[in-house]
Amino acid sequence: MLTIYSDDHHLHHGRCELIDGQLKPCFEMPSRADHVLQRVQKQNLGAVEAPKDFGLEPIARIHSRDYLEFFKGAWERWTEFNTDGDLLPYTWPARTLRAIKPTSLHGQLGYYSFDGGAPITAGTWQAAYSAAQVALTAQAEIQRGARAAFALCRPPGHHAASDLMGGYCYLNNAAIAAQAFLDQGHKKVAILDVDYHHGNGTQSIFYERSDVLFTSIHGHPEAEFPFFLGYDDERGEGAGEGFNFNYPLPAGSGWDVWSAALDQACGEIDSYGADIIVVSLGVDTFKDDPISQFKLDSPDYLAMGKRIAALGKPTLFVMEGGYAVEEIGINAVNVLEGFEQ
Ligand code: Q9C
Ligand code: ZN
Repeated sequence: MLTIYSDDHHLHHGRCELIDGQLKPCFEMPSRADHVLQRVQKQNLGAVEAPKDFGLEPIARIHSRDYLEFFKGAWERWTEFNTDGDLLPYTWPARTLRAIKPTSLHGQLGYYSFDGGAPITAGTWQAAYSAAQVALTAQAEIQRGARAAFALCRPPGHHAASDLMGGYCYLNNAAIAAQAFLDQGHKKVAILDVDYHHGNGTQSIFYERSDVLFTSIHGHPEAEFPFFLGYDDERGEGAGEGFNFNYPLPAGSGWDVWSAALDQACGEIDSYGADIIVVSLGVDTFKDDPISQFKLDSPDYLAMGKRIAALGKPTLFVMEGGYAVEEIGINAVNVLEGFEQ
Protein backbone atom coordinates (compact mmCIF):
# COMPACT_ATOMS: atom_id res chain seq x y z
CA MET A 1 0.00 0.00 0.00
CA LEU A 2 1.27 3.43 -0.94
CA THR A 3 1.76 5.96 1.87
CA ILE A 4 1.65 9.70 1.25
CA TYR A 5 3.60 11.75 3.79
CA SER A 6 5.02 15.25 4.12
CA ASP A 7 7.64 16.50 6.59
CA ASP A 8 5.70 19.78 6.67
CA HIS A 9 3.75 18.45 9.66
CA HIS A 10 6.76 19.41 11.82
CA LEU A 11 5.85 23.05 11.16
CA HIS A 12 2.89 22.58 13.52
CA HIS A 13 3.95 22.10 17.13
CA GLY A 14 1.47 23.52 19.62
CA ARG A 15 2.94 24.36 22.99
CA CYS A 16 0.20 23.50 25.44
CA GLU A 17 -3.41 22.57 26.12
CA LEU A 18 -5.62 22.90 29.18
CA ILE A 19 -5.81 19.57 31.04
CA ASP A 20 -7.28 19.29 34.56
CA GLY A 21 -6.82 22.99 35.23
CA GLN A 22 -3.20 23.07 34.09
CA LEU A 23 -1.46 23.97 30.87
CA LYS A 24 0.30 20.78 29.76
CA PRO A 25 2.30 19.91 26.63
CA CYS A 26 0.03 19.15 23.66
CA PHE A 27 -0.78 15.44 23.26
CA GLU A 28 -1.02 16.07 19.53
CA MET A 29 2.75 16.31 18.86
CA PRO A 30 5.02 15.88 15.80
CA SER A 31 6.57 12.60 17.01
CA ARG A 32 3.17 10.93 16.48
CA ALA A 33 3.48 11.05 12.69
CA ASP A 34 7.20 10.26 12.87
CA HIS A 35 6.44 7.00 14.69
CA VAL A 36 3.83 6.02 12.12
CA LEU A 37 6.24 6.73 9.26
CA GLN A 38 8.98 4.67 10.95
CA ARG A 39 6.60 1.73 11.33
CA VAL A 40 5.46 1.98 7.69
CA GLN A 41 9.13 1.72 6.67
CA LYS A 42 10.03 -1.02 9.15
CA GLN A 43 7.15 -3.22 7.97
CA ASN A 44 7.84 -2.53 4.28
CA LEU A 45 4.22 -1.54 3.81
CA GLY A 46 5.07 -0.03 0.43
CA ALA A 47 6.46 3.13 -1.15
CA VAL A 48 6.31 6.45 0.68
CA GLU A 49 5.77 9.48 -1.56
CA ALA A 50 5.49 13.23 -1.06
CA PRO A 51 2.18 14.95 -1.79
CA LYS A 52 1.42 16.82 -5.00
CA ASP A 53 -0.09 20.30 -4.70
CA PHE A 54 -3.71 20.47 -5.82
CA GLY A 55 -4.10 24.04 -4.59
CA LEU A 56 -6.81 25.60 -2.46
CA GLU A 57 -9.87 24.78 -4.59
CA PRO A 58 -10.49 21.21 -3.36
CA ILE A 59 -10.14 22.48 0.23
CA ALA A 60 -12.63 25.28 -0.48
CA ARG A 61 -15.18 22.62 -1.54
CA ILE A 62 -15.43 21.79 2.19
CA HIS A 63 -14.30 24.88 4.11
CA SER A 64 -15.80 28.35 3.75
CA ARG A 65 -13.65 30.99 2.04
CA ASP A 66 -13.85 33.34 5.02
CA TYR A 67 -12.67 30.59 7.39
CA LEU A 68 -9.72 29.73 5.13
CA GLU A 69 -8.76 33.39 4.84
CA PHE A 70 -8.92 33.81 8.62
CA PHE A 71 -6.88 30.66 9.31
CA LYS A 72 -4.24 31.48 6.69
CA GLY A 73 -3.72 35.02 7.98
CA ALA A 74 -4.17 34.54 11.74
CA TRP A 75 -0.51 34.04 12.68
CA GLU A 76 0.60 37.13 10.79
CA ARG A 77 -1.96 39.20 12.70
CA TRP A 78 -0.87 37.61 16.00
CA THR A 79 2.78 38.61 15.51
CA GLU A 80 1.66 42.26 15.88
CA PHE A 81 0.84 41.49 19.53
CA ASN A 82 4.55 40.91 20.27
CA THR A 83 4.08 37.90 22.50
CA ASP A 84 5.72 34.52 22.06
CA GLY A 85 2.75 32.31 22.96
CA ASP A 86 0.59 30.26 20.60
CA LEU A 87 -2.63 31.79 19.37
CA LEU A 88 -5.46 30.24 21.44
CA PRO A 89 -9.14 31.21 21.68
CA TYR A 90 -10.79 32.05 24.99
CA THR A 91 -14.36 33.22 24.22
CA TRP A 92 -17.02 31.44 22.17
CA PRO A 93 -20.50 32.46 21.01
CA ALA A 94 -22.29 30.02 23.36
CA ARG A 95 -26.07 29.80 23.87
CA THR A 96 -26.98 33.26 25.22
CA LEU A 97 -24.54 35.16 22.98
CA ARG A 98 -24.70 36.27 19.34
CA ALA A 99 -22.57 34.57 16.65
CA ILE A 100 -21.71 37.80 14.85
CA LYS A 101 -18.18 37.85 13.45
CA PRO A 102 -16.17 40.45 15.42
CA THR A 103 -13.31 42.44 13.93
CA SER A 104 -10.69 41.63 16.58
CA LEU A 105 -8.29 38.70 16.18
CA HIS A 106 -9.33 37.02 19.43
CA GLY A 107 -13.00 37.62 18.72
CA GLN A 108 -12.64 35.99 15.33
CA LEU A 109 -10.64 33.13 16.84
CA GLY A 110 -13.61 32.32 19.09
CA TYR A 111 -15.97 32.73 16.14
CA TYR A 112 -14.02 30.19 14.07
CA SER A 113 -13.42 27.54 16.77
CA PHE A 114 -15.42 25.37 19.15
CA ASP A 115 -12.76 24.67 21.80
CA GLY A 116 -9.32 25.69 23.03
CA GLY A 117 -7.63 22.57 21.72
CA ALA A 118 -6.42 23.88 18.36
CA PRO A 119 -3.51 26.27 18.90
CA ILE A 120 -2.29 28.24 15.90
CA THR A 121 1.51 28.47 15.65
CA ALA A 122 3.75 30.01 13.01
CA GLY A 123 3.58 26.92 10.78
CA THR A 124 0.09 25.61 11.50
CA TRP A 125 -1.47 26.80 8.24
CA GLN A 126 1.33 25.31 6.13
CA ALA A 127 1.20 22.01 8.04
CA ALA A 128 -2.59 21.74 7.77
CA TYR A 129 -2.53 22.76 4.09
CA SER A 130 0.09 20.05 3.40
CA ALA A 131 -1.95 17.46 5.33
CA ALA A 132 -4.93 18.22 3.09
CA GLN A 133 -2.65 17.76 0.05
CA VAL A 134 -1.46 14.44 1.52
CA ALA A 135 -5.10 13.30 1.66
CA LEU A 136 -5.77 14.56 -1.89
CA THR A 137 -2.67 12.85 -3.27
CA ALA A 138 -3.66 9.52 -1.71
CA GLN A 139 -7.19 10.08 -3.04
CA ALA A 140 -5.77 10.57 -6.55
CA GLU A 141 -3.90 7.27 -6.25
CA ILE A 142 -7.19 5.44 -5.61
CA GLN A 143 -8.86 7.41 -8.39
CA ARG A 144 -6.15 6.00 -10.70
CA GLY A 145 -7.10 2.47 -9.69
CA ALA A 146 -5.29 1.54 -6.48
CA ARG A 147 -7.28 -0.64 -4.08
CA ALA A 148 -6.07 1.32 -1.06
CA ALA A 149 -3.79 4.15 0.00
CA PHE A 150 -2.65 5.64 3.30
CA ALA A 151 -2.72 9.40 3.87
CA LEU A 152 -0.39 9.95 6.83
CA CYS A 153 -1.99 13.26 7.74
CA ARG A 154 -0.96 15.50 10.61
CA PRO A 155 -2.53 17.61 12.03
CA PRO A 156 -5.67 15.46 12.07
CA GLY A 157 -8.96 16.69 10.65
CA HIS A 158 -12.21 15.00 11.69
CA HIS A 159 -13.24 17.55 14.36
CA ALA A 160 -12.92 20.47 11.91
CA ALA A 161 -16.26 21.67 10.48
CA SER A 162 -16.79 23.89 7.46
CA ASP A 163 -15.80 27.02 9.40
CA LEU A 164 -14.65 25.75 12.82
CA MET A 165 -11.35 24.46 14.16
CA GLY A 166 -11.07 22.45 17.38
CA GLY A 167 -10.00 19.14 18.90
CA TYR A 168 -6.48 19.42 17.40
CA CYS A 169 -8.06 19.79 13.91
CA TYR A 170 -8.06 22.66 11.35
CA LEU A 171 -8.82 21.27 7.89
CA ASN A 172 -10.97 18.15 7.52
CA ASN A 173 -8.66 15.94 5.45
CA ALA A 174 -11.12 13.02 5.20
CA ALA A 175 -14.00 15.27 4.13
CA ILE A 176 -11.83 17.03 1.55
CA ALA A 177 -10.84 13.66 0.05
CA ALA A 178 -14.43 12.37 0.11
CA GLN A 179 -15.59 15.47 -1.77
CA ALA A 180 -12.78 15.02 -4.31
CA PHE A 181 -14.06 11.50 -5.09
CA LEU A 182 -17.53 12.92 -5.73
CA ASP A 183 -16.16 15.75 -7.86
CA GLN A 184 -14.29 13.19 -9.93
CA GLY A 185 -17.39 11.19 -10.79
CA HIS A 186 -18.19 8.88 -7.88
CA LYS A 187 -21.78 8.91 -6.63
CA LYS A 188 -21.59 7.41 -3.13
CA VAL A 189 -18.77 7.70 -0.60
CA ALA A 190 -18.94 6.08 2.83
CA ILE A 191 -16.89 7.46 5.70
CA LEU A 192 -16.04 5.08 8.53
CA ASP A 193 -14.67 7.03 11.50
CA VAL A 194 -12.92 4.69 13.96
CA ASP A 195 -11.19 7.40 16.03
CA TYR A 196 -12.04 7.26 19.75
CA HIS A 197 -13.69 10.68 19.52
CA HIS A 198 -16.84 11.39 17.52
CA GLY A 199 -16.05 13.00 14.15
CA ASN A 200 -18.30 15.98 14.78
CA GLY A 201 -16.77 18.06 11.99
CA THR A 202 -17.25 15.41 9.33
CA GLN A 203 -20.79 14.66 10.50
CA SER A 204 -21.80 18.31 10.37
CA ILE A 205 -20.29 18.81 6.90
CA PHE A 206 -22.33 15.98 5.35
CA TYR A 207 -25.37 15.95 7.66
CA GLU A 208 -27.87 17.11 5.04
CA ARG A 209 -26.43 15.10 2.15
CA SER A 210 -27.10 11.61 0.82
CA ASP A 211 -23.97 11.32 -1.35
CA VAL A 212 -21.78 10.76 1.73
CA LEU A 213 -22.71 8.17 4.37
CA PHE A 214 -21.13 8.98 7.73
CA THR A 215 -20.61 6.23 10.32
CA SER A 216 -18.70 6.71 13.58
CA ILE A 217 -17.79 4.48 16.54
CA HIS A 218 -16.73 6.52 19.57
CA GLY A 219 -16.80 7.24 23.28
CA HIS A 220 -20.30 8.25 24.35
CA PRO A 221 -20.70 12.05 24.14
CA GLU A 222 -22.38 12.09 27.58
CA ALA A 223 -18.92 11.38 28.94
CA GLU A 224 -16.44 12.19 26.19
CA PHE A 225 -15.12 14.95 23.99
CA PRO A 226 -16.58 16.53 21.85
CA PHE A 227 -19.58 16.17 24.25
CA PHE A 228 -22.06 18.09 22.12
CA LEU A 229 -22.49 15.74 19.16
CA GLY A 230 -22.30 12.00 18.49
CA TYR A 231 -25.54 10.58 19.94
CA ASP A 232 -27.20 7.65 18.19
CA ASP A 233 -30.38 9.59 17.42
CA GLU A 234 -28.44 11.82 14.98
CA ARG A 235 -29.54 10.20 11.73
CA GLY A 236 -29.12 13.06 9.24
CA GLU A 237 -31.50 15.78 8.13
CA GLY A 238 -33.40 16.68 4.96
CA ALA A 239 -31.86 14.88 1.98
CA GLY A 240 -29.33 13.45 4.44
CA GLU A 241 -31.90 11.73 6.64
CA GLY A 242 -30.91 8.09 7.09
CA PHE A 243 -27.30 8.67 5.99
CA ASN A 244 -25.68 9.23 9.39
CA PHE A 245 -24.98 6.46 11.90
CA ASN A 246 -23.39 6.95 15.32
CA TYR A 247 -22.29 4.13 17.60
CA PRO A 248 -21.50 5.72 20.98
CA LEU A 249 -19.95 3.19 23.37
CA PRO A 250 -19.30 3.27 27.12
CA ALA A 251 -15.90 3.81 28.71
CA GLY A 252 -14.01 0.55 29.10
CA SER A 253 -15.30 -0.97 25.85
CA GLY A 254 -12.96 -3.62 24.45
CA TRP A 255 -12.75 -5.43 21.12
CA ASP A 256 -15.90 -7.56 21.69
CA VAL A 257 -18.16 -4.53 22.10
CA TRP A 258 -16.23 -2.36 19.65
CA SER A 259 -16.16 -4.97 16.86
CA ALA A 260 -19.93 -5.55 17.20
CA ALA A 261 -20.39 -1.83 16.45
CA LEU A 262 -17.95 -2.15 13.53
CA ASP A 263 -20.07 -5.01 12.11
CA GLN A 264 -23.16 -2.80 12.32
CA ALA A 265 -21.40 0.14 10.66
CA CYS A 266 -20.10 -2.17 7.91
CA GLY A 267 -23.65 -3.48 7.42
CA GLU A 268 -24.89 0.08 6.84
CA ILE A 269 -22.02 0.75 4.41
CA ASP A 270 -22.92 -2.47 2.54
CA SER A 271 -26.59 -1.61 2.19
CA TYR A 272 -25.74 1.96 1.17
CA GLY A 273 -23.78 0.57 -1.78
CA ALA A 274 -20.76 2.84 -1.46
CA ASP A 275 -18.36 3.17 -4.41
CA ILE A 276 -15.51 4.20 -2.14
CA ILE A 277 -14.67 4.04 1.57
CA VAL A 278 -12.77 6.73 3.45
CA VAL A 279 -11.56 5.58 6.88
CA SER A 280 -10.89 8.25 9.49
CA LEU A 281 -8.15 6.21 11.13
CA GLY A 282 -7.65 7.21 14.75
CA VAL A 283 -5.94 4.68 17.00
CA ASP A 284 -6.76 6.44 20.28
CA THR A 285 -9.05 3.46 21.00
CA PHE A 286 -5.88 1.73 22.28
CA LYS A 287 -5.91 0.49 25.90
CA ASP A 288 -2.92 2.65 26.90
CA ASP A 289 -3.99 5.85 25.16
CA PRO A 290 -3.44 8.68 27.67
CA ILE A 291 -6.69 10.59 26.91
CA SER A 292 -9.10 7.77 26.00
CA GLN A 293 -11.13 5.03 27.70
CA PHE A 294 -11.42 2.11 25.28
CA LYS A 295 -9.46 -1.12 25.65
CA LEU A 296 -8.36 -2.24 22.19
CA ASP A 297 -5.06 -4.12 22.05
CA SER A 298 -2.52 -4.08 19.22
CA PRO A 299 -3.65 -7.35 17.53
CA ASP A 300 -7.23 -6.00 17.41
CA TYR A 301 -6.10 -3.46 14.83
CA LEU A 302 -5.16 -6.31 12.46
CA ALA A 303 -8.71 -7.66 12.80
CA MET A 304 -10.08 -4.16 12.24
CA GLY A 305 -8.22 -3.88 8.94
CA LYS A 306 -9.37 -7.32 7.88
CA ARG A 307 -13.03 -6.46 8.56
CA ILE A 308 -12.74 -3.22 6.57
CA ALA A 309 -11.15 -5.11 3.66
CA ALA A 310 -14.13 -7.50 3.63
CA LEU A 311 -16.29 -4.57 2.44
CA GLY A 312 -14.50 -5.12 -0.86
CA LYS A 313 -14.28 -1.46 -1.89
CA PRO A 314 -11.40 0.88 -2.76
CA THR A 315 -10.37 2.33 0.59
CA LEU A 316 -8.58 5.52 1.56
CA PHE A 317 -7.11 5.55 5.08
CA VAL A 318 -6.69 9.01 6.56
CA MET A 319 -4.71 9.36 9.81
CA GLU A 320 -6.58 11.02 12.69
CA GLY A 321 -5.88 10.66 16.45
CA GLY A 322 -3.80 8.36 18.67
CA TYR A 323 -1.68 9.62 21.57
CA ALA A 324 0.12 6.58 22.96
CA VAL A 325 3.08 7.79 20.95
CA GLU A 326 5.23 4.65 21.22
CA GLU A 327 2.45 2.36 19.96
CA ILE A 328 0.68 4.59 17.46
CA GLY A 329 2.83 3.31 14.61
CA ILE A 330 2.26 -0.35 15.45
CA ASN A 331 -1.49 0.10 15.82
CA ALA A 332 -2.05 2.27 12.73
CA VAL A 333 0.09 0.07 10.49
CA ASN A 334 -1.58 -3.06 11.92
CA VAL A 335 -4.88 -1.81 10.45
CA LEU A 336 -3.22 -1.40 7.05
CA GLU A 337 -1.50 -4.79 7.24
CA GLY A 338 -4.72 -6.45 8.39
CA PHE A 339 -6.44 -4.87 5.38
CA GLU A 340 -3.85 -6.32 3.02
CA GLN A 341 -3.73 -9.85 4.51
N1 Q9C B 1 -8.56 15.48 29.02
C1 Q9C B 1 -8.43 13.79 17.96
O1 Q9C B 1 -8.27 12.67 18.40
N2 Q9C B 1 -9.48 17.07 24.50
N3 Q9C B 1 -8.75 14.83 18.76
C2 Q9C B 1 -8.84 16.09 25.30
C3 Q9C B 1 -8.37 15.27 27.59
C4 Q9C B 1 -9.42 17.04 23.08
C5 Q9C B 1 -8.96 14.65 20.19
C6 Q9C B 1 -8.82 16.44 26.75
C7 Q9C B 1 -9.37 15.73 22.39
C8 Q9C B 1 -9.28 15.91 20.89
C9 Q9C B 1 -8.20 14.06 16.52
ZN1 ZN C 1 -9.50 11.11 18.71
